Amino acid sequence: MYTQSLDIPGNVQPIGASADVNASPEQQRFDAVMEADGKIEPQDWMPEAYRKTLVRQISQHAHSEIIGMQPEGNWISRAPSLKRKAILLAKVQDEGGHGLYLYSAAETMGVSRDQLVDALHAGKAKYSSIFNYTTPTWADVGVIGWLVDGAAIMNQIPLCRCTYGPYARAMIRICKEESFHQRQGFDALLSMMKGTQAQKDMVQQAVDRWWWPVLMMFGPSDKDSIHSGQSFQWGIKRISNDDLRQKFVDATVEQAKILGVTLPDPDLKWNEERKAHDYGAIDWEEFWRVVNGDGPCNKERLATRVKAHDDGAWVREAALAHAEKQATRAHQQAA
Ligand code: FAQ
Repeated sequence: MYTQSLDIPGNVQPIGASADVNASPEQQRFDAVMEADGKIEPQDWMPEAYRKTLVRQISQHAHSEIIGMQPEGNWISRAPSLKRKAILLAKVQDEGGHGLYLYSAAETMGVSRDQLVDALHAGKAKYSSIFNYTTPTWADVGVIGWLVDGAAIMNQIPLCRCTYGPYARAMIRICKEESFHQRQGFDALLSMMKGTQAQKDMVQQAVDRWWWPVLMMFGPSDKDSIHSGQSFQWGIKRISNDDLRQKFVDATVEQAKILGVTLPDPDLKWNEERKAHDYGAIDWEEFWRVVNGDGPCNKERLATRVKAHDDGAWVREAALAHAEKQATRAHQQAA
């Protein structure tokens, strides 16, 4: 449904940096890489603000994947069949894996995993607003795959060409896995839509719950997006929040028709002039409330994460002790 081909050259925003002859040699090299749309690697010099922006974005992204394991994770023990349980287990495990690649990518910029995790646990670091909503039915799990992973892919395909090498490379693998996640969600919903009226109603109600929060995932509208301008200059962002949201709406309308569900927006209609769908107003007050900690599940999500981290302390201590023992043994054998 979503492929790398969405990231077509026509959608690319130009990188505006141009070499400044009065800049330091390091800055000139960085500018030249930006101008050529090349890659910055961990050993390369980079402006402090570029580093900070990427640490912010990559770590928020990592936290989102880790917190994002919870809404679906609570259905693993209640999946309706062995097949669905195996698929869901694999999906939630993948999300944990994405978090780990992303923490590793952030660590290449000189920040430690402990610092990042501490910021999340202290409520100082953000994660995606979407994971603060509830999953009261099995249909919510399918809708997360279809819509949340669908939105995530739409946002992340352009990140595969981010100028920071480790992030771009992590995103290529992540997007491939997200594609499976999206399809499994659609497939689960399609099965339910071929079932009883009660199952169909369950799917529709879940779509009604998630549609607007999913549109918020793409971030504030372009006029309120404080980081976009600079992120375009640095080739971190390639397509704006609003343009990605529009692409997502246009792709999803057709998929909703195949599923036989209604998207809960009376203003949603094709605009022949724009060759795109018009859609209703997003409740930005709700978005900021959720981002700032007052969504339906913010407290629960954070408390669950902190508890899992504390409960796992003995595993980290044991792994560290084992690694130290192995290193001592290797040292003794080499002597
Ligand atoms: N939630 O100026 P902008 C997934 C914040 S992964 C919370 O536009 P930017 C996989 C933003 O951080 C989902 N906060 O910022 C999965 C900034 O605050 P700050 C996560 C949000 O960075 C599926 C402020 O608003 N994906 O779903 C949100 O240029 C299923 C101003 O915004 C990523 O992280 C939000 N929705 O653009 C897992 C992708 N939107 O930092 C499990 C990478 C904005 O100044 C199950 N990130 N904010 O305090 C990005 O592409 C960008 O960071 C954006 C935001 C587009 C999210």
